[in-house]
Amino acid sequence: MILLPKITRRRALIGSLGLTGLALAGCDKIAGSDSVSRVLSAGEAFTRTSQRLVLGKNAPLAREYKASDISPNFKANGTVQPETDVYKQAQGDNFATWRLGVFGLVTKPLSLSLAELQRLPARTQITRHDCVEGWSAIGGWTGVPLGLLLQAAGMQPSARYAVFHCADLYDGDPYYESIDLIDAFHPQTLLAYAMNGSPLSVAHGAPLRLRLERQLGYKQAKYVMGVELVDSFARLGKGKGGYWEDNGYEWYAGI
Ligand SMILES: Nc1nc2c(c(=O)[nH]1)N[C@H]1C(S)=C(S)[C@@H](COP(=O)(O)O)O[C@H]1N2
Ligand SMILES: [Mo]
Repeated sequence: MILLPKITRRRALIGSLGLTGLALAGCDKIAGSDSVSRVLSAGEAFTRTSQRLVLGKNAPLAREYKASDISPNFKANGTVQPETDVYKQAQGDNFATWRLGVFGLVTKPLSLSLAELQRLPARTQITRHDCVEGWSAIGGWTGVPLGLLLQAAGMQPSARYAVFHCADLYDGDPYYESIDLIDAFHPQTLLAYAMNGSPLSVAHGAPLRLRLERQLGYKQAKYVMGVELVDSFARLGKGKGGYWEDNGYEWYAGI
């Protein structure tokens, strides 16, 4: 994995000040805060249509369900056990030394342990996951709103997409995904560490996976090791913005 050395070198970049700022910021406040509005109103930076910008501002929520709706068997799909050395090592110590890197076009790169992520403001949501293969399942997810982390990392004006670098290879290629900043700041976009009230299992993406509730299953990156802000994803993989996109699927996989 090319990325990991880079992340490691940027360790411990979240100072106590940064964390305090994060901890004080409630999710609701973040969703409507000035800096988020500033991000969303950086109009020229976006290639989405104006309709998409309007939708982004109003942030329609994906439907949320009751605990009693949770599927007893939520299928695990795609990779269910990453075989890379870096993942095996992290799994070996139950993710105690694992860290999430937030880097790229940010002003203050972050490096956060699982315990640190778990101390940040969290959101829980029960939603339906729709896989392009034709199955769906309802699950409960708990995690940190991605927008909170991006706000703390400070976005450079040229940032347009958040890229999720995963620890697994699929058919020999690194799994990765990307979303625009409207989706990145959507209140239901989480980096989730728990599913149905328990720590995320390895099959479902431990220790951290993306939940992005208005798009299809393949966008829900599991085994997230790093979030990189970029101005273009042309230089990643085959240039289409994600593993499945590189293999012919849509980049915007709206449900
Ligand atoms: N890193 C990684 N993320 C991934 C995949 C994968 O193979 N590797 N598969 C995707 C697909 S196609 C689906 S449907 C969901 C499955 O998530 P689940 O295993 O929790 O059901 O994860 C998505 N995210
Ligand atoms: Mo899927």
